[in-house]
Amino acid sequence: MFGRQSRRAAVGAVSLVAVLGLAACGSSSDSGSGGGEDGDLIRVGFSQLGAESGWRTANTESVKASLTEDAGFDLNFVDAQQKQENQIKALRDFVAQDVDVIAFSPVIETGWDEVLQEIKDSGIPVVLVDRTVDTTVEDPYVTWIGADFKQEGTTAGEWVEENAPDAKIFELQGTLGSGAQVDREEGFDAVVGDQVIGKASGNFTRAEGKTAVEAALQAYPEMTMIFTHNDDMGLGAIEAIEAAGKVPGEDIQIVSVDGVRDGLQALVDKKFNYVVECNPVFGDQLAELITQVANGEDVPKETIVVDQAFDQTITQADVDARAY
Ligand code: GYE
Repeated sequence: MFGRQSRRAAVGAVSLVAVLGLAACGSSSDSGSGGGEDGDLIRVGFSQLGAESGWRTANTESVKASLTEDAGFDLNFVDAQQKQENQIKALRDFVAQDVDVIAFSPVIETGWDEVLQEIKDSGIPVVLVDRTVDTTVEDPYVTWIGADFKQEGTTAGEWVEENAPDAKIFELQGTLGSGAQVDREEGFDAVVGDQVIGKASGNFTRAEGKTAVEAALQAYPEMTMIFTHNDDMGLGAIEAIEAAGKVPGEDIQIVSVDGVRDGLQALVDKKFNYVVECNPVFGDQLAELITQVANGEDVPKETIVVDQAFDQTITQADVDARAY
């Protein structure tokens, strides 16, 4: 592939924001333009943060389906099992392997200064995927692709403001310190924070969501709504609510984020009341960005994947047609 000089040149990304809707998603065959100019495969180290949710599984499948050898990539994909130390180790391994591009989805926002500096010193460009970082390292990445988490929280809050202005809300947070938790909470609380009576994290998993809601049902018997930062924790909440003899969607309404098939099924079954989508299927756009970065081309600083939102008017046919 390219030498260090052209890699460094690639770091001078232009400050543009690209907004990609679902319509922009092609099939995996129209991405990844077949490697670098010399025909070599682009060697990519991808540190995925875990396999904690339906969203994550769909995202991993999308990334793997797009970064194929046929499309011009030699992908080293490593799952960190939601542990930052595993991600840091994977990132250091990628530096040692001298890959062409490092892509990663950071489990939390902070704690990356040292390793990001090491990567920067190596000259390998970074493509940030999904979640965001908070670091003192200057220009730590070339480009970021992901959703507007704050807007997702705002959209959820606006639905509550209009449809359940008296609801007493328990907020089921994602992994504390993750971009998805911090920003969804900020967006939601800015609209209806005065209705929030308690908060706890369920770490974005169904099992921990269930445990958190079991405790919340004891601590906040007056609760009439749960705002959950993802569907999986909301599905765990349904189990806890039903086990307590209450009716999810009625006694305790549930507003969620993601829109994976199981979440939308809960909406059709009237156990969820509202779901803000977070679309995980952006492997094709990622492949294109990585190719451009490897080739030293200018790329937008941000690519925002556009989301929609669903209420209980969604049909079973919509759910059955869902790709993830
Ligand atoms: O909403 C959740 C996953 O970072 C957008 O992570 C992602 C979030 C997603 O665990 O289900």
